Amino acid sequence: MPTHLFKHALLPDGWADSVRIVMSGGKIVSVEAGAVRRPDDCAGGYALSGMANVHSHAFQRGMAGLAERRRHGEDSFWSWREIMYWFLDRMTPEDVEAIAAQAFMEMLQGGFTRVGEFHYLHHAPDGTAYDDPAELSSRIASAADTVGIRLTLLPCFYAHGDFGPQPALGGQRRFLHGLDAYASLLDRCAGLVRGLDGAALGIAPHSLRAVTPSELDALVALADGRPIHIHVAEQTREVEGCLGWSGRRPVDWLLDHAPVDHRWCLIHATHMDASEVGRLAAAGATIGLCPVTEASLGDGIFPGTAWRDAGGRIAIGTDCNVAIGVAEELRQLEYAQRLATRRRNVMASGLGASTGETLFAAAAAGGASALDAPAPAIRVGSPADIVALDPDAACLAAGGPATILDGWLFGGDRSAVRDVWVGGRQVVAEGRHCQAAAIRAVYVRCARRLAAL
Ligand code: NGQ
Ligand code: ZN
Repeated sequence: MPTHLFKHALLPDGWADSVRIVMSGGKIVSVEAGAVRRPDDCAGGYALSGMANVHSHAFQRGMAGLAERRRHGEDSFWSWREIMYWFLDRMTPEDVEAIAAQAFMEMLQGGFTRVGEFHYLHHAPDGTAYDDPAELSSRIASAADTVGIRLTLLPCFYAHGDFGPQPALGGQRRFLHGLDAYASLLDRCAGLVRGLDGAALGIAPHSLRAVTPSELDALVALADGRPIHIHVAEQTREVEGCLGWSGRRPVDWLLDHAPVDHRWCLIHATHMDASEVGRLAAAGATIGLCPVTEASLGDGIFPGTAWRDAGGRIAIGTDCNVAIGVAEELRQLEYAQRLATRRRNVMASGLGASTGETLFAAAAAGGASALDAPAPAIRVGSPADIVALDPDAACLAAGGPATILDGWLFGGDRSAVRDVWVGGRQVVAEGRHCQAAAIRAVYVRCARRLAAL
């Protein structure tokens, strides 16, 4: 049984020195702090539990860099979405799998060990169902399996183009279902998830724009205790649309009409007033923040200080996957709050608290809960999902263990991640995924083919 002796490890009650961790049968079976080095120990860096990525659209990794040229007097989220629809219109099932494998590999290399794939690409480009209606969901499951990341599959229900409801747009053909077809997709997805170690299933009404109130009721009934993820209040245009349609703001509308509780993960929730913040936090929901995407798409800045003061739960997601990493997301989260408030250490939990440690712990706990995964911790009995930072990384050189997370999140990036284990199996070594060359080669071939179309 291999043993690893980590220079430091973040245990449930704080950083410990010289920690021997033994993994077996997918779990952590022994944790010994203050251990003396033995010849058979593998030397490890600074160990943390793996982070959950609560919100990904894996295929969007393939369009990184394709929407950064100004095409209108004012580009916006909505003009980005047109490019995204153009991009997804040509992808084959093989492309979906190749891009997802690349994105999932980069997630592991960036410190995530589980992904919540909010999967809405279901059909062929002309909108017809594949012979196997779960074809593309099974491509996602297969990419996760190949790469070795844990999956919470969130099959998305999408039926309409906007509040009202408005008819779906042409670019949305690949997403659409009726409730019966969705229920059978969900059954198939349950089967896919059963075949993957530690995988979970949730449901994902796309947004209040894409589902009607009665569809939302039906979806909530299908959830059967599983997590429910929904995009909400990301853009001001969406807030205005919801007000025009219902007289209520999106988060208020959801709280009035759906049984929102700790099972719910609201993606973005960028635009909330003070009363929505208080109500949503009291309901126990998690907000799935996607700070890099929210900056990239020009969404706005969520009311971080109010959410913090209300004791609200957070998680992080990489969403459009334009750049992938735990450090990148948590740093952007804090920096947006600093820019908005003209203060520093805004999200730190209290006097003397480290901003990095506060954010890391909050996002790890909130993310695992939102993805129906065990609480992350380096302790006996927990899944052996461990991320080790490189003790030689320049960003970690100053200070002792108490500054490791601040050094990584604010002074470093994904390159500080050295080794990653999922279920005790090492998937990243020396900063590279163990099958990096093969996964990248398939991805590059696919990206070039798509670019030439
Ligand atoms: C999505 N992405 O479904 O990929 C959305 C854009 C929409 C983000 N919201 C489409 N970041 O919301 O209509
Ligand atoms: Zn999204």
